[in-house]
Amino acid sequence: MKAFTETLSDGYGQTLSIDTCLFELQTDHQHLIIFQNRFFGRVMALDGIVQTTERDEFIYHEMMVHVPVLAHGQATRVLIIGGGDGGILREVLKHPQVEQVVQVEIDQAVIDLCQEYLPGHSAGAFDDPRAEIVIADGVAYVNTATPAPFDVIISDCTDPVGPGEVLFSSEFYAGCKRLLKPGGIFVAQNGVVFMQPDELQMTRQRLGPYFTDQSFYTVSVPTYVGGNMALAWGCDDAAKRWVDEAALAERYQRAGLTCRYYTPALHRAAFALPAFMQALL
Ligand code: AG3
Repeated sequence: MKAFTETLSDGYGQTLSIDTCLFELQTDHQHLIIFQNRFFGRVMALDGIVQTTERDEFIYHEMMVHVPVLAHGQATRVLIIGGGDGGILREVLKHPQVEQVVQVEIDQAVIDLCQEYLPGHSAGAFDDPRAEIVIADGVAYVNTATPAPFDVIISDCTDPVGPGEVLFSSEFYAGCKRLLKPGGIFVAQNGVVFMQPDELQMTRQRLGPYFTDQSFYTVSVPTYVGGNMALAWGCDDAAKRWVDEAALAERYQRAGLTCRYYTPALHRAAFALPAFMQALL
């Protein structure tokens, strides 16, 4: 059996059968593979780490997008860093009040190949007139773009190895803060805590200074193995972390969302952290 074995952790990981290899390429930035697996459907991995699969992508994308956008309540301008598969963009554009989304992705090849082999991820989102795609380095963008501030910034990055590493730097966080409107919300993929506890501590130290309210919420994604993934949260308005369930439900309905994972109750609950994670902070 041809198989893909993830290289993220030493001594533990996941192996998926490659039932058909659809595309494999060394891009200018990273190694990319897209293959068919009999359980997860099409799978995309970068530098040996599973990024997304057809079967479980909704869990991650809904929680990365609807938590900050509904907590904000009036987001009209959203910035996405990374996210070349288009899943985040697709979910952001489900919000009718969103007028403009800028997406900054370093690797054009990821966008092109995902549009071709994972069309359900973007579901046409790259052609939406509200979307502007910039092929650039995320750190350079947030530190040099003319400030036209955003309500929500979502960092859908790879892990802090390879090209994604800089998206966990103080320099990146400073740039994001600079591009956020007052009361704007920053969220970022922050690794599977049980497997990558240092990442949580590092982000706490580096991101913490930029926001008066900085924390994490969690989500469990089958192909991000090892338990809950932490999603970093930063905002200068603490009330946004604790919007009540009724208000979230009202916003959810108004936006006309029908999610497969996100619910307002889960949104609130996701901010409750296990004791071992709290101890890391
Ligand atoms: N980006 C985050 C993948 C992180 C995987 N890391 C891990 N298993 N520790 C996913 C891109 C989806 N749009």
